[in-house]
Amino acid sequence: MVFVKSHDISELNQELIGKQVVLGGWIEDLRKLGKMSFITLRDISGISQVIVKGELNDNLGEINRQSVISIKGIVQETKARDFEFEVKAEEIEVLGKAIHPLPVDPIGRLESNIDTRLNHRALDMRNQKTASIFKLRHYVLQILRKTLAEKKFIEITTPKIIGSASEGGADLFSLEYFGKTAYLAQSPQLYKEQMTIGLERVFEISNFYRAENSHTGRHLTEFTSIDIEAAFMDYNDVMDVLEALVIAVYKFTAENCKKEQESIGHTIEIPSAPFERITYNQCVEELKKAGEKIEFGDDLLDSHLRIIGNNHPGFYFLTDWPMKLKPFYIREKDEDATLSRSFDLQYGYLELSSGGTRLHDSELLKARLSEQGLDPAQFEDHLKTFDWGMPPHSGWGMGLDRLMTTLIGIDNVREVVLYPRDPDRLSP
Ligand code: AMO
Repeated sequence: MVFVKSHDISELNQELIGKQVVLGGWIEDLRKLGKMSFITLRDISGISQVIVKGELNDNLGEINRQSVISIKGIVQETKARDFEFEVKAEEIEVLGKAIHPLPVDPIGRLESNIDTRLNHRALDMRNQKTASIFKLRHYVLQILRKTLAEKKFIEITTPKIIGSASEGGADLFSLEYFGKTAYLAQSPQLYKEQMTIGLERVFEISNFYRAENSHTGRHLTEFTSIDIEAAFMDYNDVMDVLEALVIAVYKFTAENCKKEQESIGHTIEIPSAPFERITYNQCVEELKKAGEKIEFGDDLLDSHLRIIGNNHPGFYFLTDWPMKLKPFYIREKDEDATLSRSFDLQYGYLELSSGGTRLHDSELLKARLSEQGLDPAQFEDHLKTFDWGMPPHSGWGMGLDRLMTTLIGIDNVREVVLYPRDPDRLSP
């Protein structure tokens, strides 16, 4: 059995003409024309035409499309429009048979709905549009790590099985843990804050869990979060970091991922910086002007964010939220204690990230926990670290899946997650 490739398809070049190669991939198309057959062979790097003649063609038999084969053959020039080179086959081996018909058509000639594609995700990955989305996600992760490392952030991995709520609130999954109750982490909030004690600047890119019974294009029960926490930074400084990261992601993919943009049918436009910074109070004024009944202290509903998003398309920061709308760890403004040093990064109506400057005094934190109906005793392990020389710090969390939807111009996070988890989907 020959299954070690000598080359990827994209490595075929002028110098290989007349030479023998071994290619491996799957059959995207197979046409039998009497004494000859034409195979369109695809691998991760590209497509090539394979010509099968003579005895090899007579003995070819039935091979279904999408089967995996290896081809030993000679590289030659081609007259076919869609290919640069072709390979005249000398040996063909079927390494993995595909059934016919397949549950989804990976060529995309027959469109399948998203549920059917997600139920057969591995096969959907042979669809070039889907593969391009996940290649882009890979490049985005690379550029995020590179940019954060350049800014002196150290990558950490915090536990996902925890003994008490990281964020407070009700959206926690619980599980039985050797006779105790454990929870799946909603975010790395407490751990990332603690790590500023010794590492100053940290980041994490991991999956987190929210037991939210939401059925929208932007909520999942398991999502990937990019989190940072930085000592000696204020919320304005971490907003600058966030803006630079978003620009780096857009710039890198816009300039280096042309093939992927073409497959997806979307051109990535680099947003202009700086992003607009609008305060919560300005938003309330805008909404009042638009005829909405809203007062200081009210949360911004989806309908409100649609109005604000229409007024401010693209990326913008929504800053200085009322303290009462923010989690216990967010710090107030010096000049007005009803306002917080906090922000959300928005893309139109869509919330991509939230963050802020943190409280770093354990007594104030305890008071805030109680104010919010949380039991400080549950947070003892966290609170004690604030007496060990805690630096002032700020940070944010951003949903990677949501960021990806803005990058490729679609409005369902399920398209950019391999095996999405939502209230209705727990498998495959
Ligand atoms: P927050 O709860 O706002 O903040 O979450 C931060 C970002 O994570 C993404 N996100 C989600 N994405 C998909 N499905 C979900 N169910 C989901 N929930 C959240 C969003 C959101 O903006 N600890 C704070 C961050 C911080 O202050 O550092 C936090 O978790 O894009």
